[in-house]
Amino acid sequence: MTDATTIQKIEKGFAKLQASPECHSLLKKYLTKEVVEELKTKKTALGATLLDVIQSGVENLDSGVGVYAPDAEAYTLFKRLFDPLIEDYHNGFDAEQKQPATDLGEGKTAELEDLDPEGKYINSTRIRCGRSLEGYPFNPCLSEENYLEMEAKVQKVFNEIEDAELQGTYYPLDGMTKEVQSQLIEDHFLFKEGDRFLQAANACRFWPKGRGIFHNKDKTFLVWVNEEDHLRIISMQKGGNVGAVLERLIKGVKNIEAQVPFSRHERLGWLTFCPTNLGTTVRASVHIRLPKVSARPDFKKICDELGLQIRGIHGEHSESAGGVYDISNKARLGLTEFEAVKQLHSGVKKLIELEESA
Ligand code: ADP
Ligand code: CIR
Repeated sequence: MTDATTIQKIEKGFAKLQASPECHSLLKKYLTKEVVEELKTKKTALGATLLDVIQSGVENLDSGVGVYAPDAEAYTLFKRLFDPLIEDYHNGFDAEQKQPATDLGEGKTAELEDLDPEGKYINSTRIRCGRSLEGYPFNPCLSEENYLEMEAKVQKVFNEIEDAELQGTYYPLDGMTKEVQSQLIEDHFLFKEGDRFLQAANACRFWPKGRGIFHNKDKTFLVWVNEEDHLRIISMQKGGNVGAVLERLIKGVKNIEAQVPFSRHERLGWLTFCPTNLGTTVRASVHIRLPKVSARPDFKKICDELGLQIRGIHGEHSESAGGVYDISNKARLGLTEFEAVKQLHSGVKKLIELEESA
């Protein structure tokens, strides 16, 4: 049973969302009075409450989504909030639907031809997926010992990678100089620090302990450790060769999953801290310059209709710079990994056609 102070905070949070005309988050949309009443006393086995789920969106009224799952059980225990929100975000994936079996696209990457062989539009292509280590909850429920133990576990995995292209070095954040860290962030390789959405969700405790980045020599294969998710596995390179980027990601995922088991949910697929990443966990993106199309007033609408999301040059919650946008697949649940990448591929192909005919 949740204590009275927490219940009060939940009720105050609900009132704050309701009273805020500038808040348009999915949290506000689906946290109704009835949902609050039903869920405010519930607690997961690890002690997480509805407050842990909603506090980021309550503190950050400009959230697009506003919720995180403190542990895997939260997705079930608080499903009256999560289910409609997931359905809204992931293209109508309803409570009866099930994530299909994993299909990363092995043997099919050649179908994804280079989107920009002449290098006219696309600066770079990146595909990432998230993974949670089996047996550990998400950030708000992790202890300092958990972080260090998980880091040691994956570091061992990195050291044992045999594939020559993927081999590299793990750089812990603890002890990294500010210059190196800032340069890695600036160059789009490393996660940023002090994300207020994650901080409010209690996801940055013991920072920088247990956090870090692994990358190969060319920085085309990278793994983020214990930022938003336990692992973010990333493949990226200059240009628009989506197939080559996916091929390397598949190799990387297979190398790592051969050594550590990951948490998968019967209905929701690969488990992640944020419900926007459930299922495939795949965000395939290009950094692209489309001067004519991006100047159109209906640019966002065109992207929406293609199942694409627009982000700024430094990722989520950042602005475009020099006319470069980060365009990626929006939905990650209810389709396979290969389909998610194909959504990006066919959508961007269409955007380039529009640019060329404008
Ligand atoms: P995530 O992709 O993991 O959800 P962000 O949106 O914060 O998180 O992006 C993480 C970093 O990856 C940012 O620095 C962003 O600019 C970079 N990034 C994303 N897509 C590309 C791309 N196609 N090319 C180069 N960097 C990219
Ligand atoms: C928001 O609601 O805007 C933030 N909590 C981020 C939501 C989705 N992004 C993500 O998972 N990286």
